[in-house]
Amino acid sequence: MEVISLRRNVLQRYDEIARENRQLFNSKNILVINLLSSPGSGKTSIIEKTLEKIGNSLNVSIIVGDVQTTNDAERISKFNIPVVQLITNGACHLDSKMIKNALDKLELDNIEILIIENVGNLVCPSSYDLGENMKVVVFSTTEGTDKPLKYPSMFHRAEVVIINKIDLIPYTNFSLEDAKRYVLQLNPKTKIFETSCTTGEGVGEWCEWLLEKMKNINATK
Ligand SMILES: Nc1nc2c(ncn2[C@@H]2O[C@H](COP(=O)(O)OP(=O)(O)OP(=O)(O)O)[C@@H](O)[C@H]2O)c(=O)[nH]1
Ligand SMILES: [Mg+2]
Repeated sequence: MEVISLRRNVLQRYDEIARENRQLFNSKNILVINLLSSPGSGKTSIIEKTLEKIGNSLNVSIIVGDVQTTNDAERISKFNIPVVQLITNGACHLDSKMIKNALDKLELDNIEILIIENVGNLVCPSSYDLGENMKVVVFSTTEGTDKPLKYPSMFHRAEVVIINKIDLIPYTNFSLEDAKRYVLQLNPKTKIFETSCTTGEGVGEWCEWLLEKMKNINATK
């Protein structure tokens, strides 16, 4: 039976393509964010708020992955920036090959930040390297405080965790203090932001951090 080695070969091929993607992104000086969360935590809302704040000062392009519909790309299209919608037709995650194919639709020489909104899922996307510089996980207050502990692989790999929908905390039993403790327990280096896409609270801090990150990357070139 060759089933196990075949699966390993397929995953190895995805990793090779991810390495090629990363080399290409580095050669073009593009900061690539893999944006991850459960369905509905606020990934597209965070993209919208980020574009409102810094979309005019940086060249941002978006790749958005969904199982079905072009709803998210339509929401982002009002910003008049390049957006590619990937429809996975059932697959629960994006992979490096899908990203490589999507790059044909983008002008890489004109991109400073590429945000890839992954399919809403806290399990599958964590194992697939797309060639990104960093994983940013959005975790909303309506999901329950214990999600980092229940889905550790996703949180362990995140450079940034955005705790979103903080405006809804009074209506839930969510504990901000415990949630942050769980995130840091899995990875003490994780940078945590607390945001509300409804009130705009905390979005400025996230955008400032992102701009600073861009500055540091440019300084080391
Ligand atoms: N109250 C509140 N609602 C929010 C916030 N952020 C997003 N929402 C709402 O939550 C719902 C889902 O937000 P989306 O941005 O579509 O979430 P998503 O993670 O992109 O969803 P999928 O792509 O389907 O996984 C929408 O109705 C948003 O308006 C927030 O900070 N507070
Ligand atoms: Mg979305």
